[in-house]
Amino acid sequence: MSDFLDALRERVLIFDGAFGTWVQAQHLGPDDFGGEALEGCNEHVVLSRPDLIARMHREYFDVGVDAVETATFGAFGVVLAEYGIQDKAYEINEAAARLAKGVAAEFATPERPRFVIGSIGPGTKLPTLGHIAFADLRDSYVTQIEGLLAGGVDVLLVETVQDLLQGKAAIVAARRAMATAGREVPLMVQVTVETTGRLLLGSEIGAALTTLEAMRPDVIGLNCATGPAEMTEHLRYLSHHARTLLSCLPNAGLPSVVDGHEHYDLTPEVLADAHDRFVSEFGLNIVGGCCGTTPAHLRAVVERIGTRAPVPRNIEFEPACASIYSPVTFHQDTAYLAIGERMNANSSKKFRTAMIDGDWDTCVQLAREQVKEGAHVLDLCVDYVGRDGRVDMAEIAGRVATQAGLPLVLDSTEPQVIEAGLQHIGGKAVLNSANLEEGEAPGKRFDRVMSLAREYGAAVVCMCIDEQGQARTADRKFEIARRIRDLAVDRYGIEPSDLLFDCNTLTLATGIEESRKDGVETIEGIRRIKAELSDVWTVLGLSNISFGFKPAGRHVLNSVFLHECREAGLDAAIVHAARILPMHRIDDQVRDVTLDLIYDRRTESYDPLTEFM
Ligand code: THG
Repeated sequence: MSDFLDALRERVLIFDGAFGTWVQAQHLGPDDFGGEALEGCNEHVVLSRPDLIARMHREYFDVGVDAVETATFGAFGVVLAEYGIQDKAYEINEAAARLAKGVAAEFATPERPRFVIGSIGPGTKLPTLGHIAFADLRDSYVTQIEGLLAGGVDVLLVETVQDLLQGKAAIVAARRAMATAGREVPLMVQVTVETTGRLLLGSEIGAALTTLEAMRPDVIGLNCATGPAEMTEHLRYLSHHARTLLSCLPNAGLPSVVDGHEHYDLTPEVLADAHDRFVSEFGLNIVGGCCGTTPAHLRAVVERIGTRAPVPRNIEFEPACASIYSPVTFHQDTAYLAIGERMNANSSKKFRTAMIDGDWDTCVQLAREQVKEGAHVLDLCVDYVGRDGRVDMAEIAGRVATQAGLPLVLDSTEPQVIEAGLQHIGGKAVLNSANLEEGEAPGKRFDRVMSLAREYGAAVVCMCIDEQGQARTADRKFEIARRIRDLAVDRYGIEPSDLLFDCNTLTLATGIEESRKDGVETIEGIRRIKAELSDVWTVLGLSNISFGFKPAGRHVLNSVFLHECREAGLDAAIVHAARILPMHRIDDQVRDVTLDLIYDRRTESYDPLTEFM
C-alpha cells in the first residue's frame, strides 16, 4: 500500500504553491538556464541550477506543506523539443524527482512523512485538435514518467488537463510506465476549468469526471486558470459525484497584466478562507496552490487548515459515458438510451458512400441529423470489406466526436479499429463489442476488447455469444452474460455498470422453424439478465429483428418489439430514432398481428408471419 493514501485517509494534505511564479521572481539570467538557447526552459533549471530548485522545495516545506511537486511540468519530449533537448526528458525527470526526494527527506519524520509529487503537464499540443497523435503523446509521457519513477516520486500528478484526450494519453502512459518499472504509485489527475465554466476544449466538469474516473485515478481535482471563487460550483459537482478523493490547487485569483507580466493579487488570507470552506463543505482531501501562489500563501493555508480529518461526503454515482463535452447517463428516466444506428458502413448506404468518397462533411451531417432525431449516443461502424478500418475510423471518429457532440459507440469486429477510434475521442466511449466466440484466452478478441476498455476507460457492449456460437435461448443468453460479467469484473477490473449486454436478436423474416422463437427468447433473456444481474445494463441492435421485411413493416415491427423489450427491462437500443413509432400510433389490428409474430402465436389456420407480410 501507499503511505500517501494512508495519510490521506487520516487527514487533509497540503501541497506546495507555484513553481513558474517562483522561478520568475528569481530574475534568472541565461547562465541559470544553461545557456541562451535554453532561456525560458524552466524544466532545464533542474539540471543547470539544482540548488535553486532545492531552495524552492525547502521554502515550501519550511512553511509546513506535506508535499512538493517536481519541477517537471513541461519536462517531456513534446515540450522539450522546442528547445532541442527532447533527449534529456528522462534525465531531467529523474534528477528532478531525486532532488525533491532529497529535500523531502530533510523534513520527513516518522509521524509526519513528506511527499514528492511527480508533475506532468499538458504540453503545447492538443490531440483532439489533431496537433499530435495520441500514441506519440502517450509515448512522450512514458519516458517522462519512467524518469519520475526512477527518481523516486511518491505520486504521479497529471495536471492542468485542458483536453481530455491529452489527459487520457498521460494516464495510459502512467500505467504503462508503472508496469515497466514494477512500481505502483498513486495517480492524481486535475483538470483546468476556464472562466467559461468549461475546459479549454469545451468539456463540462461532468464530462471530465465521467471520462477520467473511468481511468481509475486515486484523486481527481482542479487546478489553474482561475482563483478559488470561480472553482466553487465545479468542486460542488465533484464533491457530490466523484468516487475518488478530491484535490484543489487554484491560482492566486484571476491574472491581470501589470508591466507586461501576469500579476496575481489574491492574498494569502483569502486563499486560506477558500480552502477552509472547501475542506469543510466539499470534503476536499488535498489543497494547495497554482500560478501566483507563494510560500506566504501556503503558510496561511497550513495555519488555517492545520491537521484535519477529511469530511465524509454523500456521493451519488451516475453510471455514464461521455462526449468530450457532456456526460450521458446510461439510466434514462423517461426513455431508453437511444444509440443512433445510421453511421454504419455495412447497413447504411448513405454513410457507406460518404465514407468511401472521403466525404467527411456528409458523415458529420449524418451524425448531426441523429442528434436532432433524439439519439443520446451514436454508433459508429466503419467495417467494410477491402478497406483499412483503422484509417477510416481515425478520420471519422475525431470529427464526429467534436462536431456532433455526442458520446460514441465504437462498433467493429476488429479490436485495432476500435483502438484507432479510442485514440481520437476525448470523451468516455462504449466499445461494441466483446464476445466469447474465440474463447477467453489472452490475445483473443474478448481479451483484447476488455483490455482496451480497461486501459482507455470505456464501457463495453457484450454479445451473448460463446465458443458454441450465438445463444438462441433465454437460458443460454443468461448463462453467457453471467460468465462474461464475472470475467470482465474479476479478471479485467471492469465495473458492472460499464457493461451493456446484448441478447442479439436475429430477423423474424425467414420463417424457418428454428428462428421463430428468436424474438421471445430475446425478451426473456433481457428479463432474466435484468432480474439476476441487477448491476448491468441491457442493449439491443433493434433493427436486426426486421431485416428482410419491407420498410413500412420494419418500422412497425421494430417499434412494437422495442416496446416489448422495454417492458422486459431493456435499457438501451441501437435504433434509427426518427423511425420509432409510439404504440398508440400503430393500428390495433396491426399491432396484434405484430405481437403474435414476436411471441410466435401460431394456430393451424393462422400464421402471423404470413399475415404480417
Ligand atoms: N448489436 C450490436 N451492435 C450492432 C448490432 C447489434 N451493430 C450493427 C447492427 N447490429 C445495428 N445497426 C444497424 C444499422 C442499420 C440497420 C440495422 C442495424 C438498418 N439499416 C437500414 C437498412 O438496412 O435497411 C437502413 C439502410 C440505409 O439507410 O441505407 O436496418 O445487433 N451490439
